[in-house]
Amino acid sequence: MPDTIIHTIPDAYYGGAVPKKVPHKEAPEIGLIPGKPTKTPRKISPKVLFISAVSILFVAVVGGSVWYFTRGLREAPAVPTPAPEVTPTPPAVEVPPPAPEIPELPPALPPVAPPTLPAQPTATQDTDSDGLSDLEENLYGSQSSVPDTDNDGFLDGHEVFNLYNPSGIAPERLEAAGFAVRFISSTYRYEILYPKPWTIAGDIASREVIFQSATGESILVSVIDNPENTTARAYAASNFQSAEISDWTTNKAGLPGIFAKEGATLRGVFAGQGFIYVVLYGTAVEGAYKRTFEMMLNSVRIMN
Ligand SMILES: [Ca+2]
Ligand SMILES: [Ca+2]
Repeated sequence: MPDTIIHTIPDAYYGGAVPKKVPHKEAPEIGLIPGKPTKTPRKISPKVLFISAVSILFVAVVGGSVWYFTRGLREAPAVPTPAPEVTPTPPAVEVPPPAPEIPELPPALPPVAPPTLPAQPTATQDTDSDGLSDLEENLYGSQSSVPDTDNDGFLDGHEVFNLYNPSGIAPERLEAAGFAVRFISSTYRYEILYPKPWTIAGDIASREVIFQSATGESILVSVIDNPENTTARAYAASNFQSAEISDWTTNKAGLPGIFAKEGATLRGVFAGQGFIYVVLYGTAVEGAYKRTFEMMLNSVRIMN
C-alpha cells in the first residue's frame, strides 16, 4: 500500500515572506476630554435657515388648507340609521263610526179620535120603511122619506109590488106612468116589465136577457125548453134542490108560479107551453132591488 502523502501550501503563495502585521488604529476621541480641542460645530448659514422656514411655512399652509377644505368631507352627514324593520300589521278592520245619537223624540201625542162621520146609507136602506129601498124610490119617482108619497092610503112599496105608480094620486100603472117598460120576447112568447132607467143585455130572440141597474145589480130571465110541460114546482124541485120553494100564488097577470130562495139567490119560476121561465136575482151584490124583483115577477105574462 502506498504511503499517505500530506500536501502543504508552499511558501510561494505567501511570497516567501512573513505576512505583514497591520497595526491597530485607535478611534479618534471627540472632544470629550477637557482640555483637548474638539471639532468646531458646523455653522448653519442664514440661507438654509430661510429655506427651512419657508418650507415649514409652506407645509403648514398646505396642510391647513387641506384640513380646511376637507372638513366638509370629514363632516359628512351621518348615515341615517335604517329604520327598524316594522312588522307589517294586518289592515285594521274598519270600524263603522258610531251611529249618530238620535235625539229622543218627544212623547207621542195621544191618538186623536177620527171625526165621527154620519152613518153612510146602505144600498138596502129603506129610510121611510115603506117597502121600497131608497134606491128604488129613485126609480119610481117616490120620496124616500115619505112612506105614502101620493097620500092615497097605500104605501109606496105596496103600490110598486102591485105594478102601480107610487107617486100618483090617481090609480095609475107603473107602465102608464113611464116608470116601467115592457120587454116582449116574440121568440119565447113572454113579456116582463123592468124599471125604465135600467139597460138590457140581450134581445127578443135571446134565451137569456139581463136587466141591469145603474148601481151594478141585475135581474136575469132565462128560458129553458120544457117539452114534457113539467110544472114550475117540479122543475124547481129537481133543479134547485137546496132551495126553499114556496108557491108564488098567482101573479098580477093571473099566471101561477113558485118562488125558490137558495141562499142569496132568489128565483121565480113559471111554466109555459114548451118552456120554463126562470127570473133570477142575486142579492149578494147589494140586494137593493128586492121589491123591484117582485114587481117583475108580478108582471110576467106568457103568451101560449
Ligand atoms: Ca122607502
Ligand atoms: Ca101611495
